[in-house]
Amino acid sequence: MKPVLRTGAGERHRFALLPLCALLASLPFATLAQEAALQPVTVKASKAAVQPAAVSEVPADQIEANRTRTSDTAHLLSGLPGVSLYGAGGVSSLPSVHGLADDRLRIQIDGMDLVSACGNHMNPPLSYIDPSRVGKIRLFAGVTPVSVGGDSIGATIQVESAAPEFAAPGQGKLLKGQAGTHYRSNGDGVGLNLSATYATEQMSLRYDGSTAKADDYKAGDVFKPAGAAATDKPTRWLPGDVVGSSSYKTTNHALAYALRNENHLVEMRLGLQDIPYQNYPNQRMDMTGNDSHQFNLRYQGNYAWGQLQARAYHEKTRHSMNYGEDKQYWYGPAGNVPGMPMDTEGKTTGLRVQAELPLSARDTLRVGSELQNYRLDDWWLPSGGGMAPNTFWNIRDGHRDRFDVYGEWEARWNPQWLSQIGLRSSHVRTNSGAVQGYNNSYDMDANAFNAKDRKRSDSNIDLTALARYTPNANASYEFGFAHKTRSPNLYERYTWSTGGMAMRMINLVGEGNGYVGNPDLKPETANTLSATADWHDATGERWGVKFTPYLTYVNNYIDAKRCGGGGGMSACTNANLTASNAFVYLRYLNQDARLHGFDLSGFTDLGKHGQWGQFTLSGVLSYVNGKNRTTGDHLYNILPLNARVALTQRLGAWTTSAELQVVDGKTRVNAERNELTTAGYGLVNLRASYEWKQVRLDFGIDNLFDRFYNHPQGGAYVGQGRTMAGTAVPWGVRVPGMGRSFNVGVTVKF
Ligand SMILES: [Cu+2]
Repeated sequence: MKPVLRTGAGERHRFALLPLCALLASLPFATLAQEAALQPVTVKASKAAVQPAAVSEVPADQIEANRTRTSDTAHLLSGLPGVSLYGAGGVSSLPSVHGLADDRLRIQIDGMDLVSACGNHMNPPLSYIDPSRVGKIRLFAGVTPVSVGGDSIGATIQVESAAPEFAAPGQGKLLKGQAGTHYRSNGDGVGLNLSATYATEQMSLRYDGSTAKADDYKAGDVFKPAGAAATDKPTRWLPGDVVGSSSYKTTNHALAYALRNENHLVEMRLGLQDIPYQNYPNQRMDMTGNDSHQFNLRYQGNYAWGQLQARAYHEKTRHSMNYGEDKQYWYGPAGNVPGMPMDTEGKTTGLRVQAELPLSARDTLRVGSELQNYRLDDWWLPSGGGMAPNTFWNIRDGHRDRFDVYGEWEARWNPQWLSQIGLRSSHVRTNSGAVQGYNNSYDMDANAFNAKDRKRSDSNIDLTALARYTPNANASYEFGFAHKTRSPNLYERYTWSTGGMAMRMINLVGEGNGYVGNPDLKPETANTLSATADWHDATGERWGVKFTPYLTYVNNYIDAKRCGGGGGMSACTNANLTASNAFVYLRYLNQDARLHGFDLSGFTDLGKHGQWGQFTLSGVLSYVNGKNRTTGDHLYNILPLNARVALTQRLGAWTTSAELQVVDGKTRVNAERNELTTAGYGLVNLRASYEWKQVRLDFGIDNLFDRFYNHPQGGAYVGQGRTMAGTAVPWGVRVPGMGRSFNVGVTVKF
């Protein structure tokens, strides 16, 4: 709950009339000017911004405990109802919520809508923030209000780094920080993180730095023959239980500077990422570099008429791929073609302004506007053999620009009823320049692509309506409808080559197949009905049960269909259309889909038990079913029925917990992609933490019984060998989950 501050005079309406850009440019100065003119502040009303019942937040102590287990921020979400993860590199899993993943979700890091700049989506938004820097994670999973959505058809995930801290009144200066380190036995994962804050009552400066690295992890059992990683790497021996290409190394730095007075806050964040390598067990390529610079400026001000929030950000990513330590590097009949360099450069610039106007005791209006410019170049330098003499331009001068305006009206009719209606209009323009292949064998595709008018302009409308009924202190019921739209990303629309090798390089889901884009793709539109019943004790702290059923119909769902009938170098052969136990080649296209399912979650305080302390039992059960209505096929990468139950004990400075995670076998698979089934499994994880005043110790054992399992969303194993070639890597091997790992972490606060 955030109190709404109001100044006495109410004279500053002129701020709302200034053009948005001029406003942003003048923010720091406006703040200073305001300082002198401020009236005494009184709190007039305390009114919650709408917190839909279907919003869930990861508890702070859980974020803290999980830092010892993972360097992948997406993993911090994994206990939330309805969330699962597509496997990828060690620090870049892709969250899936209610069966919709990746770009179908709106994922914001400190308010920035980052865009993955890679044909394998190796650098998704959550990979840009280290778990040690995460302060808050919120998930809007049901009907996502338009004020937090946009250009997405599923949930919104908001990850924020720690809010700026200021010295308390009279404290003078605040100087604090913390340092932490972790070790994970499986894969020898080690990491360090450090943060330091210097602040006065008006100013706050904070640095965060972290680095983490790990070797290949081990599965619970052998899943492929032991052997050399590749024929050109005879001395790099991979045992049968080692998951090739699962190692990584990453470094992140961030600097945050904030200024405030009673009613205004200006914050500037600078971020720097350097990933020298992150290997991929389910992609044919590895990340050999990801350098990113982020600049993020935010303003928040309370005025007589309401609250104003504005943000400007810029992010630049320079990403490279090639073959890492576990994949064959030398190609060609003479073994003299050195790998396959692939480079991307992505630039994202965004502006966002939102005003919240409490019109009356009953009504609140939120209006806002967003602007985003995205530029992408994706090129593959010639390396020799068939990959020469020219540079292959996969996407050249790609554009994806978006301009949104939205309004949201929220009304509290009486203590029992609340309603919220939102409308968002979004214009998305995409384009791609002329392309070329390595040589003239690519000319047929390239010429056809270049001859086409590639400029696309989508006018998208989002509409959400929800109502909440709170009959008493023990229950609330929320139900709503959302109509949401997402325009295709540049890889879905503009990748162009049907050459087998080029197609195998385009894969956003990690199942080893190859894809080609489709400039005629239309935006996908989801109509979702969702409800949440929330029963709890009057304090909300002793017990609670939440049940969320949902149903989504997606029109023009961007799926893929096998391609056939191609000639020349095309991989779209007629054999491709019928292959049932091989990697296949697909073209993106619009079809219709339906997803339905439910989340059930709950907790209960089991009370104090003498010398054993306090016990809490919590659990989550999730189910989702996804179907392609055009073909009758199942949607790809849907997590089967799954549950988690955890028993937590709190005794003095100790918190311990035992967690059981059960996942049903995956039998509903996507035939179009030759998706692999997986068997059901159960895992036990143990955790303990001990907190002194300034020191925190975390211990844990993940996968206590070293159970072998294939994660249903882990994808296909192409983590070693001759992965550039179509048939040289065996088809049908799944990427197994991690075997047992002993994890320890220490954090010292100063
Ligand atoms: Cu990449």
